[in-house]
Amino acid sequence: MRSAPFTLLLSAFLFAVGCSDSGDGNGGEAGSGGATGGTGGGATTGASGTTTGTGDATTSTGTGDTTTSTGTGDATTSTGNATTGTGDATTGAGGGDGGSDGAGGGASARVPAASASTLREAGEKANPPILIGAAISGGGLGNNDYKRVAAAEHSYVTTENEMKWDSLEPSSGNFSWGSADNIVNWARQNNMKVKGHTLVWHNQLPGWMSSMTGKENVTNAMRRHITQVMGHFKDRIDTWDVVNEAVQTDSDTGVGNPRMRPSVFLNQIGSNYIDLAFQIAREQDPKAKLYYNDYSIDARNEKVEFVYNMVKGMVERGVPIDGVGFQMHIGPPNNEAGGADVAANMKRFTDLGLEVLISEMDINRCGGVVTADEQLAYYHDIVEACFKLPKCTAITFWGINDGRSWLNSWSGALCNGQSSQSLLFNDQYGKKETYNRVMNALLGR
Ligand code: 9MR
Repeated sequence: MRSAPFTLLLSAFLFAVGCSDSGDGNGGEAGSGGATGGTGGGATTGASGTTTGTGDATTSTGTGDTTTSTGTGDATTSTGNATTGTGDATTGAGGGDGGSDGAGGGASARVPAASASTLREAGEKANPPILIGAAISGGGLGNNDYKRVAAAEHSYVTTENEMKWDSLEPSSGNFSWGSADNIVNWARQNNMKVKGHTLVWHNQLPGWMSSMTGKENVTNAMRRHITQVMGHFKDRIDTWDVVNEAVQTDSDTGVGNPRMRPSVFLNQIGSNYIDLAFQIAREQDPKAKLYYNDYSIDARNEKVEFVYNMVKGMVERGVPIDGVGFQMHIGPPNNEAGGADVAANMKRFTDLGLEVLISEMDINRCGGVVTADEQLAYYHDIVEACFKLPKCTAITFWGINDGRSWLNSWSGALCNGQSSQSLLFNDQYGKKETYNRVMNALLGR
């Protein structure tokens, strides 16, 4: 287990207030601007990495954590990021370890393909199969190499910015589908499945929405947005991030005073806006997979404890949630997480009967917080953790090539315009060693 220089990470992170979300930072597409704001900044106090301070409401993306206490929790987790066979023999048929529904069925461990020449093929030939995804941007699709690699290596697409509220409903009740439709149509031409990202989020909200007052007004606007967006894509998209990043801590690493994140939804509707959003989504599509998605919840820390209890409450109340997306942004400004801890953490969510997925993976090298060797080990071990869990249904990387990574220009990421070296392909679209480590994990090696 690597212990990153957390104090370095945090102290750098102090300067992260006011990060701007200017698209993907490589001159690619315009990004979708939207409501920006600082990242959960906040001054640190002291040694053990406690933070105090502001954690702003508006933007964000978080940061790293360091906490990695293993295990405990739910007893039986043998987790193993071990390299041997069988992994976690829990979910088995008749096993009664909660939830045999959904993807992964009752298999006790995923069986890897004997060989594969692309990540996509490795995912498709595994038993049960696993989706291998990437965040795709409209700007990226203007580049032929980007398109070629994206389609050859991936079977799953998340639109990086084009399905966010400010992009789809820039003015009240007026929907703009073009840029999202382009990506969805391209994905379908390449036999790729699409996840809708994201219906309800505090960030990249247009001003008319973020400044709205009154419980009834905000409820109606949220209902209309979910209904219209899901309705538009109904025959093409059946997995959705319904609510994104509804929890915050003082540090974006997932440490310090976990709580519901202020937003127009929380402030005007109250904390049951989350239940309501899932219920509306379920009414719109009885068969869709509905996910909660968040960052720095990848291993054990205060934030994921809060999220676990929140999601557990939803399951107990019968709220129609199908799964949890672990964004898996590793390194500044987000948390670090070792494979064994990720495995144990995911396992307890699947024990609630939920699917889990890695929804936005990248590993940032900026600032020297994560070394080259650590990055390679993280890529292998974290992918392996998900792969071994049959109810971990997808692994999505947050981009294709390093030069287009959001991290390069995100102030809390310590890159200052330099390459974050965070992904699987270099700027000539060549495979990096990170790619090889991911492939090994998908092939059970
Ligand atoms: O990659 C996205 C970047 O281009 C945007 O500027 C940014 C704005 O908030 O959003 C990025 O994507 C985020 C995703 O939608 C939610 N989780 C965190 C991702 C990285 O910030």
